[in-house]
Amino acid sequence: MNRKDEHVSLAKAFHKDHSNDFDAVQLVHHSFPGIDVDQVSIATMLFDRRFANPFFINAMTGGSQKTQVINRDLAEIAQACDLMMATGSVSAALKDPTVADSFTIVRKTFPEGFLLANIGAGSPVENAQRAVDLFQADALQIHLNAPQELVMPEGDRDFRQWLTLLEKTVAQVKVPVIVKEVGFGMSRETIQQLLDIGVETIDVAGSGGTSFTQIENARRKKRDMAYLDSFGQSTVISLLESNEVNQPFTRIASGGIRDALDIFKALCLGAQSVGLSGTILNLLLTKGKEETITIIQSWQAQLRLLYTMVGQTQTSDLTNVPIVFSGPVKDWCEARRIPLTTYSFR
Ligand code: FMN
Repeated sequence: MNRKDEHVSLAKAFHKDHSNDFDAVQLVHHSFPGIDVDQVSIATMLFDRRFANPFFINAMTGGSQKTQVINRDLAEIAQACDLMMATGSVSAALKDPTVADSFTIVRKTFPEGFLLANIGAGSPVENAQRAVDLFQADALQIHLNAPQELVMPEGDRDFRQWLTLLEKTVAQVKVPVIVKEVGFGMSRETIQQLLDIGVETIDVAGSGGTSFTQIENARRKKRDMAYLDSFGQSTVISLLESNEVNQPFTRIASGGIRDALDIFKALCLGAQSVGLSGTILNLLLTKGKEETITIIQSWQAQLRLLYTMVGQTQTSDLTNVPIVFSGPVKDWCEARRIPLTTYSFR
């Protein structure tokens, strides 16, 4: 089977509604919201531009006939729900133009959409602009996925050039760049390295949802690296790490987002926008396009209720919501000197 098709079927097979670190994030309830739901706007700012919704469809697929159908459906969902959308890595199309349609379909389907192209951190510098040009992408995602490459039988083994390549690429691309993980999360040290080379927008893409070590292990003959199935920092922990960096930058969160409440919690933790991959893919493949659209629209309505519940009328003010952490998240904060009371008494 084509690797991209295999990723989709394994992501679906492993997807389950399990507990993750978002369950260790508790909102402190105050009894007087003091606002009317009509005052609430769930819009957010990204790249100096206003987006009607604070969440989007994150990078997944392309590169085969089957994934072309999925990308078309995802683009239709993005259009119906007014969401930003990323494709999966376009490297396949840069090597083999016969699969380009599986990516360009997103622009054809959603011509006015804010669409993101995606490439890997090890890609040659010139591929970045080629990726953008493929479907006139409005921004470029560059993914970091070292654990995935290492567990992938045919994956990269030499990571010496990644940071240097990234620095050159970021300097050359003419559209905004998002550097993202793929479900392993980020430390404050990684984020600082990215800021030092000129990256301005970072998607921490933590664990808690799709696991690419689990997916790649299933593609190994002996499936002998299952011990890395839950490797990496969760999205909650990655956001907490990101808040310890003393330099402004745009935070995007993704990884393990299951519903409107997880989106809301990620926004309260400082994300300006929240990406969903596995949950939306699974909804599409199990319930179909129309029901997926209905569910996403219900999240949009629920978000307005959640903002009202905590008395906040706009996305950027959600960082005022007091939060208490329990279990392993609290342990991580203590070990990494993240001050818990900053969150519990704000
Ligand atoms: N991330 C990328 O940056 N590039 C990719 O090509 C890519 N392919 C993916 C394919 C599938 C089938 C899935 C489910 C995810 C893929 N991802 C890719 C990772 C997602 O963008 C995201 O970071 C990760 O799945 C964690 O989010 P989730 O828990 O919401 O799925």
